[in-house]
Amino acid sequence: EDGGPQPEKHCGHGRGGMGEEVKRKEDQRFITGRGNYVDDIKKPGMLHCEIVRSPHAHARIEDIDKSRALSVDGVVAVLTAEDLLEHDLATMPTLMDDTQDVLVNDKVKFQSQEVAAVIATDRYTAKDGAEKVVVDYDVLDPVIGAENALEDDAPVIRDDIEGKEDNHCLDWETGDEEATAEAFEEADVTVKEDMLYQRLHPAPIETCGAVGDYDPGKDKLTVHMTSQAPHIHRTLFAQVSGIPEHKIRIVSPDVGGGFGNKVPIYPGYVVAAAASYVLEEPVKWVEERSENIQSTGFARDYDMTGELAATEDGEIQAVRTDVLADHGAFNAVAQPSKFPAGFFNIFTGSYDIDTAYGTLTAAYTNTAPGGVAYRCSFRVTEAVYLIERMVKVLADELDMDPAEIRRKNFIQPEQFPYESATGWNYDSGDYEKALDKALEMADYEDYREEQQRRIEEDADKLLGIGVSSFTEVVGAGPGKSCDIAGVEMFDSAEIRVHPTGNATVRVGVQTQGQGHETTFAQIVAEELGMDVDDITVEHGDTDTDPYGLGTYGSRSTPVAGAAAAVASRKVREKAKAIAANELEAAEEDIDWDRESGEFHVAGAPDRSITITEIAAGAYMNHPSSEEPGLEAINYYDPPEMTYPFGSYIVIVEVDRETGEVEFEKFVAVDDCGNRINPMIIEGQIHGGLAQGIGTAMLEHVTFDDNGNVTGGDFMNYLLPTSMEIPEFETGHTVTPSPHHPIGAKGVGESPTVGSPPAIVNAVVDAMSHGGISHVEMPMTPDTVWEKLDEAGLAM
Ligand code: PCD
Repeated sequence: EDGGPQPEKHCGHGRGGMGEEVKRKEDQRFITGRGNYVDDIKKPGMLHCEIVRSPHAHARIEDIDKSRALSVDGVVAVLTAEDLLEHDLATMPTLMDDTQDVLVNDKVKFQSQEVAAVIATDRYTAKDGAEKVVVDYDVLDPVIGAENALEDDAPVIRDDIEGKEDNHCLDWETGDEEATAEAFEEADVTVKEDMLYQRLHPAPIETCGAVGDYDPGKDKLTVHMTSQAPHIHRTLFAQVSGIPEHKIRIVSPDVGGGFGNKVPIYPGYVVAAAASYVLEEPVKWVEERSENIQSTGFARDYDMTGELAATEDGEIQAVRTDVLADHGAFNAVAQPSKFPAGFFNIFTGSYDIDTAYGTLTAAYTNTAPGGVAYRCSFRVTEAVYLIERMVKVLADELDMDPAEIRRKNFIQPEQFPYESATGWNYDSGDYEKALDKALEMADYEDYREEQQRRIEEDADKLLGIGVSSFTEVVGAGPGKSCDIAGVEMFDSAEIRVHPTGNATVRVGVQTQGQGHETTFAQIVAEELGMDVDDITVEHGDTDTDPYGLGTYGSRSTPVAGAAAAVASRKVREKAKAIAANELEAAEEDIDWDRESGEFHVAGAPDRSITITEIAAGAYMNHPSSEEPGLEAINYYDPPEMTYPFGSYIVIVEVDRETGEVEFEKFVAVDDCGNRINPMIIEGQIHGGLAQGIGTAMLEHVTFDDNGNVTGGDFMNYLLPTSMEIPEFETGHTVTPSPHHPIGAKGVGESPTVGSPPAIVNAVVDAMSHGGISHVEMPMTPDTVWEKLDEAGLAM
């Protein structure tokens, strides 16, 4: 009866089910200061770890002298690669099958790399000790920038890889080269643009940290850590350390933001765990802000060329792209292993384009490793930026309205399920509907007139209108095509209904602020006719939760959300048998009523029973045909990913004198299928748009020629504050996913994916009458002013 997606707000029954704006359960503890983060964990006898980091980007270690550090009162141990080697822990595999040093073994490969660890009785002493570790470096020429890395005479960074004679990391391609080349040869119009998606840092409020806690009595290692994916981290810990997996417990307590930064395994986690194992005391390691920015997984750093081929009247026939990617010192991209360029394949976007071809080359450089999916389903952000920027370039070339040219090329609702030119299967979409809604909300036509008027009047401030009609792909698996370190990407939920009628739900995904304790309870409340307050959601503890692949790539709703719905329906099936027993009717005659949440005898709505009464029955009067108890578990392997989408319209004022950009209007229309909690979605959109603004206007991890990180702290790596964030006007359409049990798609990443091209398109749009076709991010006032100057528009 519940095979297909449910319409939105089909309930509104007031029990906190689907579509209701339930207040976030977790906020009670967060706003009263009762959150429990890794750094809140205190254990008797706990030691503290400080990591000694390299000041050089490329250097051979000649010698490490621990003696002065060890003489500091309170310093318990100083660990180097040599010590870890004894336990076979000197290196660890990355999620992309590369090998990364836990502590530098021989050669430093990026500034801030982990060289030694000082363990002491308190954090200050550990820091004092770290300052006294004397490292003798033989400094080598650093290799900064992917292009430089691929020069013939560039120093080889990865001489630890046998036979490696250059800095080439990997090549990748997709699509049909020949057919695409042909389309370009025959096209009326072609356009081409180079664009850099700059290196970014996903900046969670909480930095990374861990408390390693080995219990020699139980021979069990517990690691409390800032993890977006506790189960897979446990598996990797077991594989690397040789400690059996059932003797390892990973606990990811409250996490203060993840944004993809807490998907990889970092040396600090391993060091804290190893030190605890060796010293048989708990060991805490918590990063400082600059350590987080300088050494943990960065995002993007894709230097892209985009090309479109089209007819004179704006029909796009082919898209081609070539990317030069900087992967840093190790290939530590955090994404499904069969996708070396992530889901970049989706660069055909929301458009029905016949042919496409993409290539990519990645290089090693003397910079921190990364390429994590920062609020992005594995390089979707880069793909969306490419296509949405290129459509604007084409619109300007043809002197067409950027909204009109999109409308002309959209995949049509009846074409779904749609297979793209690069072989991706879009589940559902109605792009024109979302665009029309956004255009109306933005007063698009009026602003176009205003824009023209300002040009004619030679006004001091130009107006720019940017459009982006993006498509995302979120919710990896299916397990057959997507895996992390070999483990298939399914997810899970377990429901236990207790004798007194309330329930505990455990899920394989982990929240970092998204509100899962509320939304997963809502799914179960909806499907079982329970009250949302009667359901507690647990996650982040590998000892008790069912195995799951973690939260990133907006996969919790598409995968674990589906598992929660399916597990609920399993419970409901059993509940029917119990209801039949209680109501003295045949099981086939029992109906469940979504509206009331009750079970009743068909045709006799008065003979009904609630889930609470059924729960009692399951434990106190169970039918002989059934086992006692009322529980179910589901491991959900999605048949396909989900494809959320949206249309964003950004209107900016560009000051011709200063190059400053002000937001005049910011409209975001999102479609994530059926919505669980509209208020939480609204919060997700606001946060993601803020991060999109940071990307477009402010953020960039920069390096100097020596490989010093020059954007490695919050004085130099600029995050947007409330001062830079305008009022957002949000709207939505609902196009359910046809294959998801509750018709939902993910939404958390959409705003960060969709907004940067809308913002850049707006700034370009303000200057396109002066011949400007592109402005690089971050669009700081000086960057914009130079473009104004180039166009003869500066004042
Ligand atoms: N939802 C609803 N409905 C629908 C969908 C969704 O309601 N339809 C909701 C849910 O439930 C949740 C949210 O919303 O709560 C989201 O979801 P999703 O989309 O599914 O997602 P998830 O998985 O959960 O999560 C993840 C994401 C990501 S990915 C990111 S970045 C970010 C976002 O999430 N992060 C974060 N958001 C957020 N928030 C917060 N607060 N914090 C954080 O950290 Mo990556 O890949 O990791 O990079």
